[in-house]
Formats: sequence, structure tokens, C-alpha cells
Amino acid sequence: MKAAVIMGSTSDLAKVEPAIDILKKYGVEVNVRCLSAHRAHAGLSEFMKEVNENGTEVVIAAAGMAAALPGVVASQTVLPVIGVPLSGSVLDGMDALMSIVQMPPGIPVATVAINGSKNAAYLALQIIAVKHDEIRKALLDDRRAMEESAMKANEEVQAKYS
Ligand code: RP5
Repeated sequence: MKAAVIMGSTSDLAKVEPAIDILKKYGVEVNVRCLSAHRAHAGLSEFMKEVNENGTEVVIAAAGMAAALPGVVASQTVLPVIGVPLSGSVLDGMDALMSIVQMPPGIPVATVAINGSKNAAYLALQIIAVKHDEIRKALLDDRRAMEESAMKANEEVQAKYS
């Protein structure tokens, strides 16, 4: 099981790391790169050739500001691409969100929330789970644990105010 995570700058790293951690926790091999679509376009295309040939099942691409990266990545593969708009500019991530979500028909990017790295990882896992039953089972176990803890929180709130 293999995924690629690409970010536009090392300044994005702290906002992208949660996705890497979650994928690794589930046992997915993650190839991480910092390759800006604007500043390192040739290197990005080289890496995308590798991604298309090495058994990668899903790509997460995260960028801030003009955020061309997820769209450019999507233009070079038919693998599912998940885009993560990042905050940090004076427009606080709205710039990146608008850029990533507005793809032309035929070149989709599945866009998550601003700084939504965790959900990018969970969506990547759900894509991987279509083929890998162990990931599907692990996701279902974690959903059950999540529900238990949500119901426990409900009981605590109920007890406090009744
Ligand atoms: C984008 O420009 C990067 O993804 C980053 O979020 C933003 C600023 O990059 P740096 O100037 O911090 O390298 O391409």
C-alpha cells in the first residue's frame, strides 16, 4: 500500500505532517516530497512519472497561496488526487481553497477543508480500503471507537446538567 504526499514548500510541513502520521499509523508506505508547481515544475513532473509507475494508489497535494500544485499533479495522473488548501497568506487559506476546488471538468481534485490534512489522510485511506480489506477493517474499528467516545461525552454532558 503506497501513497504520495506532496507539499509546495517546507513552510507547509507542520500543516501536512498530521496526514503523514495518520497514513503511517495505518501501515501505508508514504513517499513525501516538497515540490512546488511554480518553483520546481520539472522536478514535480519527474516525481509524477515515478508515482504513475511505482504502485502508488492515491496522492495528497497540499499548498497555500495560488496553490497550483494539486491541479498540476492531477493533470499528470489518473490516480485520485486529494488537495489540501493551506492557510498562511493574508487571505488565510481562502485563496488556496478557491484555487484548488475550481478545477476544469475532466481534471478533478478532491478538495478538503483549509488545513484539512487529517481528513485528506482518512479520505486517502478510504480510497486504499476499496482494494485492501485490512485498511477497511481498521477504519471500521476506529469509527466504532470514535462513536463510543462521542457517546461517552454525551453521557458526561447529560450527567452534568441533569
Ligand atoms: C505555496 O506558497 C506553498 O505551498 C506555500 O504554502 C506558499 C508560501 O511558500 P514559501 O514562500 O513559504 O516557501 O506555493
